[in-house]
Amino acid sequence: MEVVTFGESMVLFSGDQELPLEYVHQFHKQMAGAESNVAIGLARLGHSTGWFSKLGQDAFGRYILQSVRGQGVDTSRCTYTDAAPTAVFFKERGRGGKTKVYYYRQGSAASLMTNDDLDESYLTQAKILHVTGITPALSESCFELTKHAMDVAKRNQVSIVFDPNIRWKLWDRDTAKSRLLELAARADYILPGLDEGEFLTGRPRAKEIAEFFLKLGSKAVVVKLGKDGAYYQSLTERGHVPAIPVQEIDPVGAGDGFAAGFISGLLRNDSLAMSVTRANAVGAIVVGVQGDTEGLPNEEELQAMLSGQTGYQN
Ligand code: KDG
Repeated sequence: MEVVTFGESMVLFSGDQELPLEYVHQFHKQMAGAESNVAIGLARLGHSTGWFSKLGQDAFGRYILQSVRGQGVDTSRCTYTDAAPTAVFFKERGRGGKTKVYYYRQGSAASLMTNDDLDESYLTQAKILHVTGITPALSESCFELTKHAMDVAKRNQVSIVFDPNIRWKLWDRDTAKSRLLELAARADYILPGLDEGEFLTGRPRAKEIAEFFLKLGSKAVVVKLGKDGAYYQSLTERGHVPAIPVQEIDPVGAGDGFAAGFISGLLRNDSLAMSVTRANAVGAIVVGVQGDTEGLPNEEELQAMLSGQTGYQN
């Protein structure tokens, strides 16, 4: 595998109308999870990617495994448990397109992951470990596993990409801040949103946020600026990539698309600027499509977006 990632994926039920959930009668069933979204994004761009998790010994666990595997991601290190169920969550599409999510994931199967879930030899043959700040928020043992995986990667020259991906519903602010900074200190590439960067560093501007993380030891930082594109900085270069204007249908999953595009650039040995440009374009394509993974492009679609062709419909 070129990339290994791990985390919780859930069955996602999206209301079929723009209404509060109590008034919605029908839901579409899909699956989603930040790390498997990235793995699927990378697979679609032609990269070999492994994702592991602990799933409930139930229909939803089987559905998630089949879905991720069906997208060409290696799931050979996933395990099942009958000690807890697979998590689900609901997406509410409020009036005016405002999206809210409701988790039913506390004590879930994935939250039971421990250091034993990491096959070290599987990780150490990879080029990149991708980690998000969601997994460490699931439980103490998941936080330990996240640190452990990063330490194993670091000892074995596997590059680490870290997306803080802060989920305020999963932990309190102080714990989130101290633990995410512990993890950030282990990462080579950090991809915070501007708000996340400000929360973690106490600095409001992208350049200052990047400098904070570079001092902490990372090689490069990419601050996602939403409608203003992305700012990147390493020890030797810095720059800004403007956003690609698209009609926003569903922003959830755009950050995962961004990470997949960025990692694919690293794997192709593209420059930092080009990797961020790819990231930005994948993120733009994803926001134009309903669902977290449905819009993830293949290389041809990505190239069409990058070259400004209108052949890509969203
Ligand atoms: O990044 C998109 C994710 O938010 C979504 O797929 C679900 O993993 C998820 C989470 O924890 O919110």
